[in-house]
Amino acid sequence: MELTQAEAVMDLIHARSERALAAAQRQLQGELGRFLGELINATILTLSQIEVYIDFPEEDLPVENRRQVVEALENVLRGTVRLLATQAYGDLLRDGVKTVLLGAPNVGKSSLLNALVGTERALVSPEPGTTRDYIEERLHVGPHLLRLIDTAGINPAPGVLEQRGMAKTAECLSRADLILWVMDAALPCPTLPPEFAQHIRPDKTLLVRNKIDLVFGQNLSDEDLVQIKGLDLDLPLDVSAVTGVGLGELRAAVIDLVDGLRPAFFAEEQIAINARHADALRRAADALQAALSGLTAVPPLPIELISGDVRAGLDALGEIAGRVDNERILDALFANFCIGK
Ligand SMILES: Nc1nc2c(ncn2[C@@H]2O[C@H](COP(=O)(O)OP(=O)(O)OP(=O)(O)O)[C@@H](O)[C@H]2O)c(=O)[nH]1
Ligand SMILES: [Mg+2]
Repeated sequence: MELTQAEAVMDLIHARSERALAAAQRQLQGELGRFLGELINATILTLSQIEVYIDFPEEDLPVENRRQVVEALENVLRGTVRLLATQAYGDLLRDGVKTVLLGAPNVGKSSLLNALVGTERALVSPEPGTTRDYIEERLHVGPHLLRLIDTAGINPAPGVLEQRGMAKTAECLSRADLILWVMDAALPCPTLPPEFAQHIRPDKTLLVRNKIDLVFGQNLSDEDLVQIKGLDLDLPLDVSAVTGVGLGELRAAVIDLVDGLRPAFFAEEQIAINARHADALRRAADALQAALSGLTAVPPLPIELISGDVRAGLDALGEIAGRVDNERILDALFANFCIGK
């Protein structure tokens, strides 16, 4: 068993959602190992093509070979970057989707948390400014695990304690995977101060129009429409935390949005790397990039330096699956070249 498969066993044991389980199963089947194996093989072949010239210092790497080597390294670098792009989704599968309930005081953020979780977890009151510190609760929404965070309401004229609560809200928001921006259906949607608005991105924000039971059938005002369009957001989902209307649609929208956070290159949960993999991949990418810069510099750097960078890249890739043997490099070298002519 490779190291990545052993890690997958750990992930299987700790998986707390359907999607996390699927990802762990695919890694256990060796998906990451296979993809990585292709990158490692391509790098070993390239290294053998370079290193043969170290043994014959009078011969420089011919232009034609240099082009092949550059192309091969670019391919490996591309694969490395694609793997790296799966880290964010991997984190989200392992830790849960960090979901922040955001909005003005009294719009019903805590009521929504309670309605979604199904218990009276957060204090609710008709007084604005009820929630001061943030509250986190884990819950499953379809195949996903959410870490739902209820925050202090955004008050344009906050008291001292509220101000500190709002600073924490801004901090939560900067690390959010998903934002549920809640408005009160009976009131105009207040504009967000810039420190909050800067985090509102359409690909991770759902606008929720709560208390729809109070204004059933009433459309959004033109001013609200203009603001929502300006932020490039979809129209809000009408819900009521009190009657439960619209909560099913809200859950469905959450599932769609989180599924949309999957990395584009890999199908479903094919590959979702962890922090250890990402650390090694970043070092591999840096080393491969250095080798490529050396090869394409005018004049190109000496072949020994380039081979050193490629070896560093190979070692970093090898760390993920286990060690890369020097034997394997020598085998490839002898298999591909007729040394001594
Ligand atoms: N009619 C109606 N009332 C609601 C709904 N959701 C919340 N409320 C009421 O609105 C008031 C405020 O609700 P909270 O959940 O405390 O609001 P909040 O956004 O957490 O408020 P802060 O913590 O002060 O920022 C309470 O009296 C709730 O009962 C809803 O869907 N319909
Ligand atoms: Mg609250």
